[in-house]
Amino acid sequence: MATVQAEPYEFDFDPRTCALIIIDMQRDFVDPGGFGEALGNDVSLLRKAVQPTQRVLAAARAAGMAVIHTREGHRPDLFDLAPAKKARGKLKTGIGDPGPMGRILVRGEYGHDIVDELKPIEGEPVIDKPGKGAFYATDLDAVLKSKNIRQLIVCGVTTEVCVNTTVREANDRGYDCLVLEDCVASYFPEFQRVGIAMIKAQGGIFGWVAKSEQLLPVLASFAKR
Ligand code: C5J
Repeated sequence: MATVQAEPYEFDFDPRTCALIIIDMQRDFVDPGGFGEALGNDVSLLRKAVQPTQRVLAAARAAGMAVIHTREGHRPDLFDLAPAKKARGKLKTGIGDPGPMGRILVRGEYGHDIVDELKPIEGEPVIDKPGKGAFYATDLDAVLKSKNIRQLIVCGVTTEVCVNTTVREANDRGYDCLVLEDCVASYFPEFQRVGIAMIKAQGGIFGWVAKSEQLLPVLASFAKR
């Protein structure tokens, strides 16, 4: 067992039954020139999470932990895109339309894929999800159960949308979640602050929060074994 100093109290985990999950670190959200930026967002706020996540990813791999990646997006025929999701925002250029990096949030397009710095390697499942939560309409729960995973260390974007939704879904399914606050990010500083605060409030109502620097030495101790 390992212990990370976290909030609201220490997070105990076993790297054999704990997975790192990296949520939606896709070019369309994170990279300059993508969908996120086209919507008027400052993507540098999201990019801040890439380097710390890269360090955690390397450490998790070295510790032999399971690693799972997710991508938000849709089938090229858009049959899994709810009309309400398509209509939301009354965007001139929205999901499925040609965007700066290919069709926006469509599987197989350049912008839909994960940023180069966090590229999955062989053996790391990539969960393609049509919704905000990573459990909705996916086989994530089955993948975690097949690997005997009971706890999740969470990185990714955005804090208040897909990260929070996934953590809440995971919590209801009985998984413990540790969210790394420097490895998750939002386009809105206030949402970052509140998105983190909501997870650890009321004795950890949805989970735990720590910084990557608190986790890295713990993972390193497993890599040496
Ligand atoms: C994610 C979004 N990944 N903000 N999507 O958070 O629409």
